[in-house]
Amino acid sequence: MNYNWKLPVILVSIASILILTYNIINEDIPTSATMLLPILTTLPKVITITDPKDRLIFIGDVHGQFNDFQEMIDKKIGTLDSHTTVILLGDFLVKGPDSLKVVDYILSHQDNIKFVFGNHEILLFLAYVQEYLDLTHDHLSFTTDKNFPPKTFKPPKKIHKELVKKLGPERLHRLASIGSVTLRFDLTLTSEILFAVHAGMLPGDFIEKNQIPPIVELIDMKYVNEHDWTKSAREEDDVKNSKRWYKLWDESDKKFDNITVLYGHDAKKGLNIRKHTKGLDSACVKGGQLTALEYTYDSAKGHYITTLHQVQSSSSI
Ligand SMILES: [Mn+2]
Repeated sequence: MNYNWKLPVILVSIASILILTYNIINEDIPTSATMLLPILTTLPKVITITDPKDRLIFIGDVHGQFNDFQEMIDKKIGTLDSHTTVILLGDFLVKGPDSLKVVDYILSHQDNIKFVFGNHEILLFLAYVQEYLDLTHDHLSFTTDKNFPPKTFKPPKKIHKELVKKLGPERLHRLASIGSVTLRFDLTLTSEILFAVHAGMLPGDFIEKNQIPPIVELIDMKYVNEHDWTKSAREEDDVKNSKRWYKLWDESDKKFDNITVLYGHDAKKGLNIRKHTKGLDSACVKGGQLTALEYTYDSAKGHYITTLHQVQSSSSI
């Protein structure tokens, strides 16, 4: 009696274990750990430039305008040799027609092309986590900013969700793993420091002890409270005592004289070249120009010279 009762239980148990094992092996888990993006960094990746033959070329918001980007390289920049580094100042994707071509080009030219993330790339990452993986936004993690995104940062739109589907996880993972929010170039020949960010940064950021800016400042800021620099915003009305952030650099302390910030993001303001800050978004995706600023070392004079390059956009938006 006991024996007859035990046998089916044992058989069912064995069958259950087999079924369970089969399911574990074959389960398609779209939200497994490998699908999560790597933790992104807001801290600058440092690139040291020591060779006088090296040149750096910073390019404003490309926004998927691959034809304009290619024209810039072919007609203005020339061969991407071992002395050439091109730096995209964020928002190289979204809006224009050829974001996939831009991604594939930069991923296949990683020795020559560096980039920082703009608000639109971060929105793609958010759309990937929230819409594609169906997870909460805190699955997109940053090393130094636990409060992202704040309420003032607008959520991903349809254009971001659609582009995420086209890009797919592999491209997004590769972008996330090699990109950063800030790049820092130490020019040892002149002791200058160039920072590349998408939106902007304030005097002392990443230089003064404990002055590490939040992500929204780096990727979305246009205005800052001139009496409280910890308060910044994209919209003028969202911050008290608002002032354009780059004006703080116009009157900054002498100890920051060797620092320059290169950025994009502000197509409305357009090309904005000042002593410490170089704004290079000239509305390429809205029929304006794509702008590049090239740094080359003049050995005879012992300093870097800058050359501005522009191509007229083919965009008809
Ligand atoms: Mn932007």
